[in-house]
Amino acid sequence: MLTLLVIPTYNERESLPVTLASIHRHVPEAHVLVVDDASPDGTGEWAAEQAEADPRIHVLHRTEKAGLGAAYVAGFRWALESPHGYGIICEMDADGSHRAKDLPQLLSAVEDGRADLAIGARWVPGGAVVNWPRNRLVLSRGANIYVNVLMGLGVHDATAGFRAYRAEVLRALDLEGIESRGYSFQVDMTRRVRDAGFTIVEIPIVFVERELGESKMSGDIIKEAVVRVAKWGLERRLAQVMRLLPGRS
Ligand SMILES: Nc1nc2c(ncn2[C@@H]2O[C@H](COP(=O)(O)OP(=O)(O)OP(=O)(O)O)[C@@H](O)[C@H]2O)c(=O)[nH]1
Ligand SMILES: [Mg+2]
Repeated sequence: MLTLLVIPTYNERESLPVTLASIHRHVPEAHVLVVDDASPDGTGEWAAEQAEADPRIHVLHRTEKAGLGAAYVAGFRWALESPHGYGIICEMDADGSHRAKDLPQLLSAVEDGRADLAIGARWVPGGAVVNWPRNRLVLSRGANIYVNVLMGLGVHDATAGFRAYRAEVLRALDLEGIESRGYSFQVDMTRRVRDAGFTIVEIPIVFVERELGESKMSGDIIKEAVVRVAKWGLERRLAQVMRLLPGRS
């Protein structure tokens, strides 16, 4: 199965070269799509130069910074329309937090039929986070507890951004209906995959804090996630209550 790794970038000129080299060391045959939101630091131009020289590398240039979610939706659409016929489509950060050495395990979970979506998870036995300050640990653990209390997704790391999707899964979802821009995009995708009846498997990974460049995490991204998760949780509870009303089955 030919694999495409979709990598959204905003000002990752320092990290991206290291990430691409590592990917092709561990999974030489995989293709990469860099989805760049007109990074002022020249990430998009650098990626375009690589694409000229290497047929495994592709770039999607977008005109403005519109958030991780929008970049992924555009990347997924590109992947599904591509003549390469990718069988597995992955999400991966450019900043070195997701180790390419964990990719073969994620891919084989989809390839051997165990998973329709394999999530590289931190908060499962064998998973770990390296070099995160306490406030980030608390935020990520807290976010996952919050998601599970409100939405009952039954996934330990629903905000994780290191994932492998069977291409049919993305084809089956209404990608255009996704409004989430930041972190909530990951929760939204998890919810949609589960509701469509696909199998989700979590593979333990080691997540490493970025060493180069700057984080794009912001208060607005956290606020968006808090509000959207509450809304999805309420919708789910309401649907359950409606099913219990007399005359409905
Ligand atoms: N195209 C695009 N990529 C983005 C945008 N925001 C973040 N990214 C990329 O998404 C990936 C994850 O973003 P990070 O800044 O590492 O954010 P994070 O991983 O949530 O936060 P940290 O853990 O602090 O690094 C990186 O590859 C970013 O370059 C955006 O608006 N557009
Ligand atoms: Mg990061």
